[in-house]
Amino acid sequence: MAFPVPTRQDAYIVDFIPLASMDTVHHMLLFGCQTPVSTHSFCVQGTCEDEPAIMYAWARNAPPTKLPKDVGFKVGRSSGMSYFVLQIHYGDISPFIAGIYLLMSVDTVILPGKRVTDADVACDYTSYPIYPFAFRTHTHRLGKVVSGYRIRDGKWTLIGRQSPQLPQAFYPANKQVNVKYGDTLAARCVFTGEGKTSKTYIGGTSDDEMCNFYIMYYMDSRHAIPYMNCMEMGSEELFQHIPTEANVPIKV
Ligand code: IYT
Ligand code: CU
Ligand code: CU
Repeated sequence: MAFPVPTRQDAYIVDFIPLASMDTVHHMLLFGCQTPVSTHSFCVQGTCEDEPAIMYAWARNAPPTKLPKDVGFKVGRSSGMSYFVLQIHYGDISPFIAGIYLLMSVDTVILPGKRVTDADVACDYTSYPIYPFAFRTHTHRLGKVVSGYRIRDGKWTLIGRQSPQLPQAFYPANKQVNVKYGDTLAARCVFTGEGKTSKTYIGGTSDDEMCNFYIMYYMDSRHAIPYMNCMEMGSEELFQHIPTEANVPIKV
């Protein structure tokens, strides 16, 4: 990016103060030009049309360079240098974007008096990799335990499991479980119809039920998708292989 030397007369550079970190910046070079490739103060490809005069170079968190007292680089019109051009080459920028993947059941019916009803949800994952770091479960009063899994090559790996009767916060997810294209995400909510005298459906009131498993994740910003959800039931065949822990109640 180019900056006009802010003077019609000659001027002198007497100090350099680099404001960068090697976490993101590989190097910075400061040139003087008579004719920059572009006069814009945003990044373009290229530095000077004429011969660039290098004035400063920085890399690897170098401390500021101090010029001796009474010493300066001459810039400005008569020096043949009317623009500063700062070249920044970026190194590892890799920022990540956080997002929420929500698995929810939309069609569960809990029969009155029936001891156990499983609400199962599963979807194929067909996007860029996500890295879950927290999970949250949500049901109303009839929920006993909610578990979420990644299925890869037929193997079920727990992302998180919690009682929805405990505070419904985001809890740390099982470490090192990433989700990538071709995996399946699955969740099971275990309900009981004991003590009920009528059917319970999914709905918004406290007499209704919900089955939610939220996954909080991060993913590479280049193809980040901040919200995704899954409302499919998943096949009976698939859920035959769910680990037995998914039906083990959690003491509250
Ligand atoms: C029918 C159901 O399960 N509702 C859930 C999940 C849900 C949340 C959001 C569905 C949609 C949403 O836009 I946000 I469509 C539900 O309402 N869960 C509550 C919400 O957070 C309020 C919960 O506490 O998890
Ligand atoms: Cu470099
Ligand atoms: Cu709810």
